[in-house]
Amino acid sequence: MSLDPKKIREDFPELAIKVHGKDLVYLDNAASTLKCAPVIKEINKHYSLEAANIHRGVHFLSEQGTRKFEETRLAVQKFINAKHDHEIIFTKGTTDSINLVADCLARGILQAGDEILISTMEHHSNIVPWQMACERVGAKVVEIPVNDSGEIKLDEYRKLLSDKTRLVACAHISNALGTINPIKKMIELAHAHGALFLVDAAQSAAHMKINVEALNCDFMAFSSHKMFGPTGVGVLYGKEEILNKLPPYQGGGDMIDVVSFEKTTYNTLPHKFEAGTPHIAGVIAFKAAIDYITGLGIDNIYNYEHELLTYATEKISAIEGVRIVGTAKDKSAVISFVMDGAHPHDIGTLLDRQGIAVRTGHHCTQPLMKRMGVPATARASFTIYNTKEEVDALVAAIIKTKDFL
Ligand code: C6P
Repeated sequence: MSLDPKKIREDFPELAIKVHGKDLVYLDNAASTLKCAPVIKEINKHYSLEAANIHRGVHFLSEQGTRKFEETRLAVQKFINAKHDHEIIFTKGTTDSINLVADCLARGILQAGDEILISTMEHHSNIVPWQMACERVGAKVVEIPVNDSGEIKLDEYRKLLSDKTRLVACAHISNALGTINPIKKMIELAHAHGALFLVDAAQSAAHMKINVEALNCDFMAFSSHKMFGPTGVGVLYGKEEILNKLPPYQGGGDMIDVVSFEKTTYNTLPHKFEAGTPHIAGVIAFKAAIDYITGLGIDNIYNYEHELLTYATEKISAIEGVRIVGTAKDKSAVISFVMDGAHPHDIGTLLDRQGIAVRTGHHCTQPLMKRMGVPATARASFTIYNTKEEVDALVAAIIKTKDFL
């Protein structure tokens, strides 16, 4: 079955707005997707009729909220094929999930002399937390290099792995280039050296099938807001036995068993890592986003977006003076490009005047930009509601921008 983008577009009310008097062409989906109607409806319903705290009260609203919150956990468990629901920890987002792991590992597990391997193409949120953790204990961050197309150099990766490697952290899909990394193979290699593996799935969770059992990763992080869901909600998946070995992240309500001034004991998974009142409405509405994706079929989503990628790559590559940065064999629907004699910020501004939203800049991947030899790029990132007509509009607007600049 293929997707029907016309029908899908009806589920995204924001697509009806005008920007500078033009139809909105939203191509900044890697930064954050627009929100689908069932998510908006659920948020509205929660705050209108169902708001109450969870995991605390015995009254109707609290119990109803707790049940719905936990239903999202079960939905996420199924969505990524985790063994247990308590392996799903709700966080604020990918950044928060990675910081949780880095911070907890640095309190007793990561030792001086250990190495954390991360690739050149990581988002800053999969670089800086590891630098901070390593700094605390005297461990070292080691870079896995990428080639000119923006692909991980697997041979170099093999050579960098050693008995000092404590953890490898890698994006499933690069936000800046769209490269799909061979993470299954990378996980196998890391495990052969006794290292843990964290997958940053921020850019893959809404675009391709995720199966943590099959991947055998130790941790996975992703954000609801890149999956048509609310901001401020993310997931950390961790294998039960590993999460049980980590100390708690933050202290507060819900994460404790018994508190006394002599000794405090901690709650079991997943509550041990969920201190304080969470984003209840957001988590509940996130289930509507997961149901939406599942309803469309993740393989249909992948195939449709791949079709758009092929079409857009062909059209954009044909524009004289425009160069695509990131030409991996295996790519998702993200196209970063530069234009002779034009700064990406100017491209972004001029495209915006034509109603087209793209992201420009370093995309929170400064080391990668340096490696690719560019200070910044303009990036168009596509999803289920984008169409070939919108690709045509982008191409026409790039040509107009080029002529203007
Ligand atoms: N990338 C982009 O425009 P948060 O902000 O916590 O939801 O996600 C952080 C993050 C981590 N890893 C990858 C691969 C990402 O792409 C992102 C977010 C956005 O590319 C915003 S910088």
